[in-house]
Amino acid sequence: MFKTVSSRGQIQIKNDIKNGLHLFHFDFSNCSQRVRICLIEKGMDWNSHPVNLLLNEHSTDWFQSINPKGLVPVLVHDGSVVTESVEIIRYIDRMYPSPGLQPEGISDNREMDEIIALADSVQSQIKLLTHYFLAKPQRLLVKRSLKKFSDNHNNSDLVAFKKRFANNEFTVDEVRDCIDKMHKVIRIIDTYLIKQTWFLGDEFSLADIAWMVNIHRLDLMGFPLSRYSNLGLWYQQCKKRESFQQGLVDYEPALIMFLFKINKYINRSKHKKMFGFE
Ligand SMILES: N[C@@H](CCC(=O)N[C@@H](CS)C(=O)NCC(=O)O)C(=O)O
Repeated sequence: MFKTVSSRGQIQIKNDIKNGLHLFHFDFSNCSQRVRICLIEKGMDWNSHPVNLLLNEHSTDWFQSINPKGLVPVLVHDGSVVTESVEIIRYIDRMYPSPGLQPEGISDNREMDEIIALADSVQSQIKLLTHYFLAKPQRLLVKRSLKKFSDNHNNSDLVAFKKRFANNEFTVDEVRDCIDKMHKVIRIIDTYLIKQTWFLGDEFSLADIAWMVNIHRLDLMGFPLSRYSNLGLWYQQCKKRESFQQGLVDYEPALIMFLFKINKYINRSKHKKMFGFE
C-alpha cells in the first residue's frame, strides 16, 4: 500500500503499455473499483499498475504524461489511453463482448445509459462525502504535502479541492447538500429495482457495475441505505459476486476496514440528523 514506482520502473512501464491491456488504479478509488470489477466479470488478463494516491504518485510528471488529468483509473490498450471509469467499462465491453454486459434492445440500452449517467453524476458528491466522513485522519498529511502537490499537479480542480480539504473548509451546508442529492438520486435508482434482481431485469449489466462501488462507499460512511429496500436486496446480491470480492474487497486491508467500521458507528450516532435517519 505504501509502495511507489521507481524511475527505472516508470520508464519500463511507459514502454510496456504500448502492447496489451494495462490498468493504472488505486486500491480504494471507487472509480478504479468499477473498472477492476468489470475486468474480472469479463475474466480478462490485465497488467496492474497501482498508482499510490496517498503518496501523491499521480502528481508525478510520469503519471501525468499518461493521463494529463492526473486521475485514476486509466486503461491503456495497445498504447491507446482511455480515461473516465464509465467510458472505460463501456470500452471493455465493446472490445471484449463475451460475456456481454449490455442489453440487446435499444430501450434497455437507453435505460442502462440513464442509470450509468446517474452513477457518474454523483462522483463529486461521493468524493466530498468520502473526504468528510472517511478520510479526515488524512487531512494533516494532505496539508503537509500540499505545497509540493500544488506545484506538481496540473489539474487545478483537484488542487483546489485538496486545498479546501487540507484547510478544513467544507461547510456543513455543503455536506448536507451532497447528502440530499444522494438521497434524491438513490430514490430514483431504487425504483428501477422494484421486483427485479438487477437494474435491467434478470441480466447483470454495466449499470450494476457502475452503481455497486458507489453504494459500497456510502455504506462504509454509514449512509442510511436501509431506507431503500429494493436497493438493499440488490446490494446483497452484488456482494455475493466473485468480482465484488476480487475487484474490491480483496484490495481493502482488514485493519483499515476495522477502523472504518468503528468510524461508521461514530458517524451514524454523530451525524444522525445530517444523514437523514428517520
Ligand atoms: N470521472 C472520473 C473521476 C476520476 C477521479 O476523480 N479519480 C479519483 C479517484 S476515484 C482520483 O484520481 N483522485 C485523485 C485524488 O483524490 O488525489 C472517473 O470516473 O474516472
